[in-house]
Amino acid sequence: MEAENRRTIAAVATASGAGGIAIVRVSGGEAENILKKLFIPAHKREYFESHRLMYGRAVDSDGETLDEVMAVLMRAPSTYTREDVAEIHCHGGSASALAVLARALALGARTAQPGEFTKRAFLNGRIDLARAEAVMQLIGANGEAAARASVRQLEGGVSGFVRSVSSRLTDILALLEASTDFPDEVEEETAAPQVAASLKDVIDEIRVRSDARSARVLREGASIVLAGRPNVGKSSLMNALLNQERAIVTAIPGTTRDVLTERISIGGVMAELSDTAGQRDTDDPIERIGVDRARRATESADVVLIVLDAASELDAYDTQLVKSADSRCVICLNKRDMESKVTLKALRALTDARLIEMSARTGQGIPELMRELAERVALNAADGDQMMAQRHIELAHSAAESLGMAVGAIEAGMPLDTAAIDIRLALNALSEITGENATEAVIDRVFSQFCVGK
Ligand SMILES: Nc1nc2c(ncn2[C@@H]2O[C@H](COP(=O)(O)OP(=O)(O)OP(=O)(O)O)[C@@H](O)[C@H]2O)c(=O)[nH]1
Ligand SMILES: [Mg+2]
Repeated sequence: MEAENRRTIAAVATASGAGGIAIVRVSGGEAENILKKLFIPAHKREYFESHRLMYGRAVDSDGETLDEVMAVLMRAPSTYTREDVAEIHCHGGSASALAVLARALALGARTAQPGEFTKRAFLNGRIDLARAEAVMQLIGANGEAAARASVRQLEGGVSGFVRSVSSRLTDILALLEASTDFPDEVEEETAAPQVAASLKDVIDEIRVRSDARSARVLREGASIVLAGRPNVGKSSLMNALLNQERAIVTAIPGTTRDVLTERISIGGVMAELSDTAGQRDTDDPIERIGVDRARRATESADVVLIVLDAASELDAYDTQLVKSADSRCVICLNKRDMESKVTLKALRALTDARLIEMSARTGQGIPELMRELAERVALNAADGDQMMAQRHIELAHSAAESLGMAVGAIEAGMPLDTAAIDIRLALNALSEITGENATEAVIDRVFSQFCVGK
């Protein structure tokens, strides 16, 4: 295993398919030798200076040209992996890069595993595990906010947070230990409430950073669902928000049958906007399936837009929908361009949910709705240290839970050193986020999710 971790590795680092360039990356002790055998620079003065891009030819074992390429040799330690790294920039498409890769393998490199370059950066101490995972998240980032959170994590945001919380917990631990070792100097009665209060602060901070819902929104995008009875203007509103005629709109109730989903960027966060079939009792089997699907989509949505038709009286279904509106819901009182049969006062008597008057036809209220959505789905830019990886969130939650046990023990008047055990458990969980305390199995699992060449 040890020897395998040190062998020189090679892979095509760019995505397959047609493109401008394709890059073959080689890392390890043999990288320089391999590059010198497969690449002939056009100008002698550039002769394999470290970190300098050279123009020349990639050649096969007979010296025949495989491709005209740019190549760079980067000597350790200022490299991605902290090993010697060579990169050969070939013409795009896979043929040329694969021929160069085959040549590198013939010259002694072995094929890199998924994520192995980044794994080496981790094993060689250049980045911690949370930062390595940020590389993967950035590659898969879904929208601007997710990319921003990944970059902050890459710059050490999550790691810095874990370090600062851990150091506070270590201080608390020291205080606890002092109270058991030197009971004359540290009074348990005065220390206990102080320790409990500090632990509660730490728990709160961990909970804010590891909020599972905002992490999912960052990773996968928020889901916004339009709901309401038939003919109130859900599809019209969908089109107005997307600024395109996406959904079919007619005056016939029951027009929309299936859930129709489109991606929309709201304040830099990707969201999925779904139009649904109007809710009503129906004998039409197809419409009924649509109504069931609409109900399920509404249940799991992050934001529900309850659409009402201002030009007709509220019916029993509208009333029930409005009454059951929870914190995810925004009431959209549509068709305000027509004479109104619904008063705000009547609605206010039913709910205190956010209410916006609008018209999908004239565009009235649409900017206000967009602002409201941005507030609900977009994370504040200052929240850039939000944890995104499920692994981090689970560990953070387990740390918070252990700390909660510690607080419970202290508040129950148990000796302070019993709390120390729980605090140590929390510290262990936290250090697994940055990888200090991660087992080989955990590390392998993290890197196996990477793409080859990264
Ligand atoms: N005057 C006016 N008419 C509107 C407005 N929004 C929608 N309509 C009209 O209302 C009718 C129904 O609109 P849709 O968008 O199809 O309604 P829906 O809620 O999707 O209906 P279903 O798919 O049947 O559930 C159409 O004739 C629209 O042109 C509005 O703001 N003002
Ligand atoms: Mg519709």
